[in-house]
Amino acid sequence: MTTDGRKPQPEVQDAVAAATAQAVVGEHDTLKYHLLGPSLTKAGQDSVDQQKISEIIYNASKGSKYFNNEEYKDKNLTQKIEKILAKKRQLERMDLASDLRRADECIAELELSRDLSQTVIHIDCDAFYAAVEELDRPELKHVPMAVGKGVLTTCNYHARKFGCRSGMAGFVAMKLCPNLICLPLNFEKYTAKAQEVREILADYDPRFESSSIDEAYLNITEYCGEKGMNPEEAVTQIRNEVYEKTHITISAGIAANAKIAKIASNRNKPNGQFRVANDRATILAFMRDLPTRKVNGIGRVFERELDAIGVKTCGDIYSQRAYLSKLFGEKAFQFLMQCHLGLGRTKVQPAEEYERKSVGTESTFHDMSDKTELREKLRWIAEELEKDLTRTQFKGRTLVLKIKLHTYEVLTRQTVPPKAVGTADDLYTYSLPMMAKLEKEIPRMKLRLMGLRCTHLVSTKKTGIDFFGMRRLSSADGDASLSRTKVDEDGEWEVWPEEEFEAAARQERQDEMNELERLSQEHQSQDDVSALDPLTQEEELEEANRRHKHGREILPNPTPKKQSTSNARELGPSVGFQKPATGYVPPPKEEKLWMCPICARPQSASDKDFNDHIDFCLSRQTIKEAVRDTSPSPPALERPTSDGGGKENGHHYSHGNKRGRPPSKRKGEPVMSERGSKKLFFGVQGS
Ligand code: TTP
Ligand code: MG
Repeated sequence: MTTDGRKPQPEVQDAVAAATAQAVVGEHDTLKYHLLGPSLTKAGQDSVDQQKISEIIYNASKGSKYFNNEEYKDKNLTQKIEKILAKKRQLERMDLASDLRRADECIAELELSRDLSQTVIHIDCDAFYAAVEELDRPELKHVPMAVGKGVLTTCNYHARKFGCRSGMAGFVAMKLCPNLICLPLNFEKYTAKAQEVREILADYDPRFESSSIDEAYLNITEYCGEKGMNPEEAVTQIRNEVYEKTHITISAGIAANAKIAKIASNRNKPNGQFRVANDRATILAFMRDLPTRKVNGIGRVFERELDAIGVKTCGDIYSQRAYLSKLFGEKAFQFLMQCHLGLGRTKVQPAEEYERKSVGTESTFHDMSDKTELREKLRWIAEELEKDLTRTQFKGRTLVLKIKLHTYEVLTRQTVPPKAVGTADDLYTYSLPMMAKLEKEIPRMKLRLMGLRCTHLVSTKKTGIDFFGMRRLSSADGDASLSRTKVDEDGEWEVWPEEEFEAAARQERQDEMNELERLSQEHQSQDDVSALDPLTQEEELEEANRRHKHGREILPNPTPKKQSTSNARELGPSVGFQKPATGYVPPPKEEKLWMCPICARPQSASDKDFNDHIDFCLSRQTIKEAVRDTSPSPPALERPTSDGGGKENGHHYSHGNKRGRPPSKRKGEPVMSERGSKKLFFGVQGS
């Protein structure tokens, strides 16, 4: 890699990450950079010599199966990058004028969607698990301490100065900091503390969005307007209130959209806040110098691919705009252009309102090859999945079996049963043939992980209130065309590819954590176990299984205590767009419903929704006739035209819309109501 004369990073932290990348990669030793792990960009490591850390990790893991596997993956990535570069060289010889024009048109179109009217904040608790542990043991505040034994889930800021961080094998961390105190995980405590924080957040934005156990997005536009506060003041107040009531510190980012707010919350960590002002020039300047890896959605692999074509910062994206869609695909092009422009969503909504794509469960265990044992394990997983499906109220049209061999190779197989499945019996019955086939394909198959997942979900909710499409569709229907697509208040389409990239980066991190478990377990079986109070292999498996489960749990929003009707963003039905299956979907609450006097169907007890619904009913000629005829039974409804254009539900769709695409014009897309719900004309959902 060569230096390209770009400006030095303004932030020390960014400069460290960028210099590390440059130095380590500059030695052509991509593996060493890779081994730095998923949390290289974590706050609190400004003074850490990452090159030294990479040597220590390299030497500590060399010779292990983990190391060999990482080396293999790194070589694969290097080969992939070589292909990307070859393709780029080929493209450089071609006339890309039309690609350039198209890119510029896309930029102009994206620019039109820029919304600078909102204030979105991202809050993130500092060293969360460690902070909670320190409340019970205050003496640990002053010494390096980490949580998690096999693999660190986090560590306090003292430990970070030594290079310790989440996603690092415990024994490696002990090499960096021999006095490190590693505590076992206690998820109940963290969940309880997270809920205390959430209760406070609900007062500032009742529709805040939890994105993980210790992170949330809030839209504080209304709060600031109502209280006459500027965003900085409001955020200082939130942080103070959280500290006073929960005794833990949080950091916050303030910006025009969720993407920038998330980046900004890491700027002044711990216990700080950072604002990127809502003006275009400031936003573009902020993005220009930002290393790509700082963006949520650009993980280690994508970072390296981009680096290879000379894109180190979001500013560098622009000069490569003509190549991006040909090299990485259309979605990546869109996503990268949004990163370059500093665009992101301003809509924030409770996590439980995101629709699920899949529900799954998996279990890690000691190497297992006995056929009876494997069947017992499969049965057990089917029962666990049944519980999750019951809780989330779904069945799956597709069933996926995942296995991890003792060699750590991961294989998946999927089947489409004749009916949607949800019971343990069905899940077992339809997954067993997949496993039997794998046993035939792989002689002496030995597993260390098994998982089942349902996709193409069908809701099992027994509610008829989706009638007329007035309420949001409560299940993901598995239609890929819905992914990343939402409909805004005006019935206009918005496409935010960031969802997909964020999910992929999250998965990459999760996979890396799993790989590190392997390193830790390998080390565990060696004689020179040096960690204090090491876990037994059983405990380590238990820790891994619980961590996987816990990482996915997001609790529903608490009811705001001091909510005044005017400052609360309306708690109405959500638009439906899909989020990866990370969000906990709570059982439905008992809802108050009002009966529609025209169609006699239950409707949301919200003035706006109810009135909208009545307008809708009245606007139907058939209903008017039915009303005139005083027919006792609900009137028959005509089906609307399937192109979804024209007047629908009393509103005109704008064809000069934000992303230039009228609803339901694309082939194969379902007819959508203006809230993004699939129209269900006779109140029957799913199969
Ligand atoms: P983070 O917010 O990523 O980290 P943190 O709060 O510990 O530190 P920071 O000050 O940088 O925000 O994650 C929140 C908690 O989630 C963390 O305390 C432990 C847990 N966690 C994992 O279990 N695995 C992981 O890989 C990471 C990053 C976090
Ligand atoms: Mg945190």
